[in-house]
Amino acid sequence: MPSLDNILAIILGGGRGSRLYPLTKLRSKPAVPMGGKYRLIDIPISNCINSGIYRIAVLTQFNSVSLHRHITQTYVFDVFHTGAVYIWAAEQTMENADWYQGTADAVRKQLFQIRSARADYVLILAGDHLYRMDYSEMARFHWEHNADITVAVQPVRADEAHRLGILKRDSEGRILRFAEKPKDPALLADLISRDDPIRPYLGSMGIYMFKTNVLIDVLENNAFNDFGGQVIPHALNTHRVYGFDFDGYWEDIGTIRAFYETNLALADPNPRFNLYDPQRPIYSHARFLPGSILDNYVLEHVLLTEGCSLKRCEVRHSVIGLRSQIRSGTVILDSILMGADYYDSGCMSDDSDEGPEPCIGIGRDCFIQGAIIDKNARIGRNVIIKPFPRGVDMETENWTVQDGIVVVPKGAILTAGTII
Ligand code: ADQ
Ligand code: ADP
Repeated sequence: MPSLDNILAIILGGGRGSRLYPLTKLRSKPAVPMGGKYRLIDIPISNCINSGIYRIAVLTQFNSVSLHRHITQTYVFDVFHTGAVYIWAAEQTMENADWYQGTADAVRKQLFQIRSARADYVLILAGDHLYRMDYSEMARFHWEHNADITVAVQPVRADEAHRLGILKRDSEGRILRFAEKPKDPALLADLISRDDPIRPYLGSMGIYMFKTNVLIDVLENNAFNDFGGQVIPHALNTHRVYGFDFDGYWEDIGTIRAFYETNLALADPNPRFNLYDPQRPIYSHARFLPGSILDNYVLEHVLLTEGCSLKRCEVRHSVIGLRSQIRSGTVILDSILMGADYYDSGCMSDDSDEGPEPCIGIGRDCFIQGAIIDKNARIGRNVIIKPFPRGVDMETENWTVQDGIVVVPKGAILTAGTII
């Protein structure tokens, strides 16, 4: 069997991240905070490290400064280790002046770097999924089947089929058919491949392992821009493409609604995604923050992180991110507070929300429900935020609504008495 050192992992860090706007207004998609203290990129990188794969590149093209800072501050391997996390941001070259045109094009534009890495296998990962997977099992499957390409697959429900690549395999696991996001009812009926009435389809997780020479060959000799839509369906006819079963927890968090629901699910009493696995931790930037101060509060189903201050407040079914400050009389329901990047010395007391400009955090006597409050937001006293019906989108200077969820962008100010 080849060694795991012979694998280069490439994480597709996202294009413009427009489906996660405004969380991606000032940062690239992989840098979006999740779970109160992590960033999206921590999930695939932690999976790689926990799988024994230490050569990792992140493809990105937009607002990559904070991502760069996070990665260089967090993933520091010592000098005796061959591991490293690289950021391959889209760049202009003598041959190319374009942005990445899609997932496969992003990889094509870095073929020079891929060749230089001299790994025989490339593992391509999405940057916006929440899951814990041992990629070494997928690699073993790939080698045992002498596959050219292996796709990780999951059983999926009928209502999910239209947003995924759906496939059929033979009894050996070789993929015979692949339809990207099928919508035609006749085609969908034809693609059913499981007896299970709840999850009758096999869906692609957008995770691919390639022999490096196959990847280079397919991308150099075809004008394909997308893996799911073009590369994989084409390769079925020319290469040995296999489907590797993964039936653990896996959620796509690429839209505001999915991001919101998946984050809130981490505050469930028995969350389906386990952040508490000591063998396979999710890594992130180590910050050495003090504990949180809680004073006279009601908390129910709350994921609370370090460095917070909660005074005489009520918080239910919410994620409270690093350095959050919630002042007296405030009620927070079904919301995600991303916290703050820093402590503002003038804003540390309960009555510090009396000045003309609101203090960082949430002021006194607010009611916030169904919202995502990005980092460093300043929300004054008596602010009321309630959710909109599903499907409503709206943008104002200081807040936006995406699919009914109110999002207060990073550093935004809501003055006292604002009602949304
Ligand atoms: P989608 O999720 O729709 O379907 P896509 O939007 O292409 O696929 O994104 C895949 C990953 O690549 C995401 O992490 C995204 O952020 C990133 N990405 C997109 N464009 C990029 C670019 N230009 N540069 C860098 N990164 C980029 C895919 C497959 C389906 C499969 C689902 C599973 O096409 O077959 O079922 O993933 O979620
Ligand atoms: P994000 O990607 O979430 O938008 P950034 O990485 O751009 O966040 O910013 C977070 C960083 O800003 C943290 O590393 C934090 O240490 C740093 N920071 C420190 N002090 C301040 C400050 N006074 N104002 C803003 N950011 C600060």
